Amino acid sequence: MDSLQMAHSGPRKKRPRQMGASVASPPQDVKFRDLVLFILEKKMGTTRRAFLMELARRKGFRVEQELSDSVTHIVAENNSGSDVLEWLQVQKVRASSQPELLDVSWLIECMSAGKPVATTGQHQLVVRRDYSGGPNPEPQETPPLAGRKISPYACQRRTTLNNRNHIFTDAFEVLAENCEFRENEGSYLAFMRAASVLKSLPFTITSMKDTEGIPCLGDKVKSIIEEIIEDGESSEVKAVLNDERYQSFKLFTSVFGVGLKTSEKWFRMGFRTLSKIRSDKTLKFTRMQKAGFLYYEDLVSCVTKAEAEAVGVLVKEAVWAFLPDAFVTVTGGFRRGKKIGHDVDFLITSPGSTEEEEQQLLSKVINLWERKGLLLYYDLVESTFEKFKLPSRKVDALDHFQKCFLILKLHHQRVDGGKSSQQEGKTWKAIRVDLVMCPYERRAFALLGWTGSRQFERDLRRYATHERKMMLDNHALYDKTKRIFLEAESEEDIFAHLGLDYIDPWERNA
Ligand code: 8GT
Ligand code: MN
Repeated sequence: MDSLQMAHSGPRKKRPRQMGASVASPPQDVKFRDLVLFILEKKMGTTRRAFLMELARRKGFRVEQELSDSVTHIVAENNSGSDVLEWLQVQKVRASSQPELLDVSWLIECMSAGKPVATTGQHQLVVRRDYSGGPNPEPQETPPLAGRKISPYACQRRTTLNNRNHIFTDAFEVLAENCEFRENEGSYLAFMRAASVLKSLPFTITSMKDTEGIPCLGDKVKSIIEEIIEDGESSEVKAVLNDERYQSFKLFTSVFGVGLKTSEKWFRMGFRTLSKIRSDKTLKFTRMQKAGFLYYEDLVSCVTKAEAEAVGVLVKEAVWAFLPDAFVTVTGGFRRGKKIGHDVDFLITSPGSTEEEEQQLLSKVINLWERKGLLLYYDLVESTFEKFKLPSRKVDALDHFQKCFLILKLHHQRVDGGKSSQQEGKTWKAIRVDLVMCPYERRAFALLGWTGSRQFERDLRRYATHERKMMLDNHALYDKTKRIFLEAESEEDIFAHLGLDYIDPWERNA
């Protein structure tokens, strides 16, 4: 046994882990004696429950394996308050005092804070007002928001991937996309904001009464919500999904390198399928579009988390070959905890390198992959970054860092050791990768900007401008009143400068 293994097995023997054990943590480990937690397994699963129990106990919480009358807080995932009450009813043991019914987001906040955090309306599970079977037989009159004000800015809301209003947000995203295709920016934003605010709700909308007090829901949006509540679908969404222009734009823009202008042109020319476009002899394609068609099947099938991690290893290997002190951080959707994505985004920054070394890194990395036969496409965009440039006024402005849009060849072997079944013959998959290189002192701004979601970013900038008289973009934060740039070492610093509560990446899925 080598020393590394010794080091691992040592402490484990002394202090056995409590994973799945049927007793609570020994009392000497409990730091927070006022709380007794119980985590509901239903819809969460055994493994995740065991993991969360273990984690909470390590942080000094008392967590019971079985439900008992001492339990003060019941934590559940993907369950409504009514679901939990129903479950409680069929248990032989009752929680005698009324325990708080909380969403797992509360526990996760406690874990990152290392102590119990206040339970707010965001965490409390909602009991349907018509629910009358629970231990509390009086009809619940409290509206779902229970007096809590929801901010119109996504950067003041916590939006996890646990979207309880898919039926509505999917509809609004289709309508928004249709507006985007028709270049109707106003309506696009209105639908996107509506979808975004609904994603942050800790309950599912089941009646129009539930929409009271929710910002960003205009009359048009409300009438669609009403129709979906009544009929289960929206006639307008149905019409869009059947619309030839929408279908064609959706199809055309699914090709890497094809935007609105090209789609418009092809649509006007009468094209409706990709195969006709592909085989047309008169059309001219950009280098990007050629790659888009060549690797179409791979690129439309989403990138999995396992693939993203394998790409991460590839990127680190290459970057560290030239700048061993560089930080390589996955950004975009994967940093927000998404399980799939359309590409994998990375931010690279190096504390010790000179401007020249920094400037040369991406081309060195590209060269290396080229030599290894892994480079299927690249577009290197040189930096236009200037130290004292004011942040952009535009909410959707592109940034000035050096970056590289790539398609890489990812061998299946690197993902799962070649275990999974794969397409006959082909041993790799084409993956879209974005690399961004930023000066070390700008890393917090770049990280915040590239983590998304797009809606979260838009609202951060809107909030900075309208509520703080500041200008924020991917490079800097400028205080217009004081006429100074505000420096930041971390994302937390930026939130603090803006006077905002910190929102973790997995709560930015707005
Ligand atoms: P995905 O799963 O579709 O990849 O979702 P995503 O990871 O959230 O979207 P993305 O298009 O990959 O962009 C990631 C974040 O980077 C977004 O929040 C976007 O606002 C930000 N971003 C920039 N600059 C640029 C840019 O030049 N191109 C793209 N695609 N995204 C950019 O700040
Ligand atoms: Mn992405």
